Amino acid sequence: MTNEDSGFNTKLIHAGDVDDQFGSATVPIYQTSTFTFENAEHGAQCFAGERSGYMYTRLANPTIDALERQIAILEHGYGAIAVSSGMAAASTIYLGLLNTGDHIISTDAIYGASRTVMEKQFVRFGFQSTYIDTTDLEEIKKAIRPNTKVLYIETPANPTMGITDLAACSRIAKKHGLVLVVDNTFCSPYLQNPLDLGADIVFHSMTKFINGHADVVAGVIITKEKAHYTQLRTMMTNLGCNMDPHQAYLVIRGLKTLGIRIDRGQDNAQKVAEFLEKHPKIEWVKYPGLSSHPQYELGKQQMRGSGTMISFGLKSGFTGGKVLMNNVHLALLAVSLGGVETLIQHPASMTHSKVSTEDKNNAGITDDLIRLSVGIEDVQDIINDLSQALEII
Ligand code: LCS
Repeated sequence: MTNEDSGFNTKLIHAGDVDDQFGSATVPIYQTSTFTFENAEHGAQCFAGERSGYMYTRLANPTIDALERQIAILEHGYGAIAVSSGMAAASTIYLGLLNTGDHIISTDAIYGASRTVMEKQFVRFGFQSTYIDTTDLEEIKKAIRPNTKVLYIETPANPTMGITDLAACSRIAKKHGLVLVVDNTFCSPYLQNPLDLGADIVFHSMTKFINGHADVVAGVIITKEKAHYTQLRTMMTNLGCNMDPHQAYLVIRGLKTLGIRIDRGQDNAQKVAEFLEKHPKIEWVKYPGLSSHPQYELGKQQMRGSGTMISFGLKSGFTGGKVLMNNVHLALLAVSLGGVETLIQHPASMTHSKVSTEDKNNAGITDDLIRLSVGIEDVQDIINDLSQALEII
């Protein structure tokens, strides 16, 4: 059992514990789609909300509940809603908060699909959107319209690593009656708690740090208030983008080591970023732990560590980047991030390929940008791998 004063790592191990009849030490997988009722009256009372009890796994399930309880505690929220993917979380939030004719302001350099689902699909429902550099607070103020309802921030942003001031965004959101939504995927609750800085809703692709082992796709939404929780849970259960109990079990297992994985990964990332910054073939490096990062001080203030994500560009541009990606042996050439293994990829042609070239350039997702998710291998091996590949250029 944990209480509010328990440390973060203690909560990672015990916060979601369930009491089952056998005294299980870990959360069991309740791999069932449905639950039986004692009699017809019991079933009717459960559906009427007069008695608590499980009815159907799309609505709630003990394994998924255990994960949700734990994540809500870690993010300091009222409640958490586990979903099938990070994109299911983003879509549930968009559809749950916006009506036809409403306007959303968002960070321009966000995960590609979080933007294209709005601009290419939800635009059909009459949602209006503006994508701007939210590291510049004046840009946010300028973008507000009478019909703006949501301010959506990704910080650090994927893949530019720009850091947006969440406390300042919260003040702007409150003044204009906007709901502040934060994609906290790049930090995880170990490094940043946006609800404490004034956000209303936080979400994660749990595919990344929270699960951490590149074997599950999953998402979660956490709200500060009951009203948003009820609104979004209803949207999620009706859309049907619920999590599966086995998926929840794997995430619970991965989550236990979040703290030690990030501690180790960000120690490695700091050393890799310093190596890259000094390398003669590298033009620029963006990493929150380098004093050259444009929002270095803000990062120190609002994050409890610098994370494991690095973006950088080569002097020889994408031509050199391609040679680098084709010649690494340890780092895996793959999208996704936040796992125990080091991954390298090219956002302009991979994760952000569906964003138009003009929008990519405006958002700083330039053709030379290479993204690295630093894993927990021995750091010298990661550096040696990059070093030998850079020699070939
Ligand atoms: N938010 C962020 C910041 C992400 O990086 C991603 C996925 C999502 C949301 C969507 O989550 P999913 O549905 O994939 O669980 N980011 C990816 C990336 O950078 N490479 O591959 C996927």
